[in-house]
Amino acid sequence: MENIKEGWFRETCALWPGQALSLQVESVLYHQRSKFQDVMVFKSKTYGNVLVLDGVIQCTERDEFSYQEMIANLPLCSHPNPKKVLIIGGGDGGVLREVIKHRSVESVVQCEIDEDVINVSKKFLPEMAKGFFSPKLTLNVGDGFEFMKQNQDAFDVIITDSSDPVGPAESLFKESYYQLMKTALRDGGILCCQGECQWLHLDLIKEMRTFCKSLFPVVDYAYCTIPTYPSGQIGFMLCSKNPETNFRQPERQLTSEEVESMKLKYYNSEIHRAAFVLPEFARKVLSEA
Ligand code: SPD
Repeated sequence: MENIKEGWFRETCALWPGQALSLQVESVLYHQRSKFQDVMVFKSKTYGNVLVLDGVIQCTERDEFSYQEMIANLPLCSHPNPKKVLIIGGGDGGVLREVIKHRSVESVVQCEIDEDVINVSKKFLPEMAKGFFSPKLTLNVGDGFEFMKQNQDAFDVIITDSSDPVGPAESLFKESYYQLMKTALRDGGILCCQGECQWLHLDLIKEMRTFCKSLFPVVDYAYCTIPTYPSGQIGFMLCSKNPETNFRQPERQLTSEEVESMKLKYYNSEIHRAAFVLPEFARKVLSEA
């Protein structure tokens, strides 16, 4: 295990050159190569169990809720009545866990290409993976591209919870993928995708925002903080087919009772609004897109 030395896991990647995040390791719980990627779970000293794909941290038990709650609730609370949801990726189950908390959601289809990630998550990340037992779920182990080609005009909300744009997820950051999501969405449908980091990938985000704007009448970009992702934050690309959508004002505001009963730890309507307020360096570049 070349990324674990002297009891520390170190995450390096060409997408964030010259910087690395380290977590202290208690023990390695699983390490195998799947059909698609290197899959590892380790027990960390202070962040609980950690899922790592191709050397990159996907989630830790301690801080996963921030990303999973935001990527699910930003689009779901921006839609007036989301009934049918499609999740692409998200093999750890955390996004699914958040989506099924919404009473309006009648059915969820999840397409995850790597069955090993699902099985490993059920075993080592049970709090995240519990959504896999929901009666609302139809699980499709396979390619999201192929699934969407055959399911057009079918979903109110599509969420793409992918890894970074190297390896199996590279194509999920391209215009052709967004075009496919557009056709899989019903009228008024909304999508939300993992949108990388303002500190590291502003050029990519700008390029994505530009092609999104050529496809959808409403496009916006939000972010959340999360200690174990590179530079401590990650963003979300949001697009709507409904020209009336204003992502910055949640269409459905959650009451504090709902926040409590849904057991939300990061998302509330205030942070929804605040998530679109970007630091000046990013606002400036993205406003040119
Ligand atoms: N740099 C890591 C980005 C990972 C985003 N997806 C995480 C999957 C969590 N459900």
